[in-house]
Amino acid sequence: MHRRITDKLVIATHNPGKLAEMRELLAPYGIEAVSAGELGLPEPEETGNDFRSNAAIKAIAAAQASKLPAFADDSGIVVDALDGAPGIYSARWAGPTKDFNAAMAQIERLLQERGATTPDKRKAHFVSALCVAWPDDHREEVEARVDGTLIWPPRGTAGFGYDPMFLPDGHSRTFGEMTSIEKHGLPPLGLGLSHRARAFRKLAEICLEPR
Ligand code: ITT
Repeated sequence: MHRRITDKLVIATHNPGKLAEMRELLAPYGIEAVSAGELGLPEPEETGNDFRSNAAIKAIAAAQASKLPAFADDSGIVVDALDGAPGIYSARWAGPTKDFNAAMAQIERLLQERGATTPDKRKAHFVSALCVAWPDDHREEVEARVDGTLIWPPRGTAGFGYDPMFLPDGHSRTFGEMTSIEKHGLPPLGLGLSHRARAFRKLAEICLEPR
């Protein structure tokens, strides 16, 4: 049986870009949300082998520490020509200073080394695994992806992480050039385009009721 989210929720992320998106996604549902940062919760070590298990690790740690239901996202960019890298290591490729310009440059260097110079060889997708964990160990889990092509040089200053390099299929502007509504707004405001928006729609279907 799926469980509804009815009360206060912890957003178990320390990434400000993700936090903003997760808050915006939850806003229409009238759920009170506090962040892991606001509660001073520690960041657990992400020891899972896939997005889904890392999302669960983060949600469970925050639910146990706060005694509230906790909502976590584990996400990343999967590059076909790089055998799926950086994947679950997408945050780590930016290093301790979280330098995503350097991480994007590293991807581009590797693509060039492999001769991936035409769009058909530069396919990538973002993945988002979402997990809501309750203090009694109940969990709800969903996952989704958005497909696209990596462009160089990066374009746009909106969003975060690898957004300026990612051109979603069927669009002529990168995530870095899109407004937040265009990237992850849900109908009727947006198309629910991003991986996180797509995963969130699945979660909303089983766990949330519009106000
Ligand atoms: P938390 O674990 O605290 O949530 P994090 O940044 O460490 O924050 P992840 O381990 O899930 O999160 O790493 C995901 C990385 O993938 C993230 O740091 C971004 O660089 C990238 N990423 C995920 N979603 C993205 C998006 O919508 N746009 C651009 N980059 C994204």
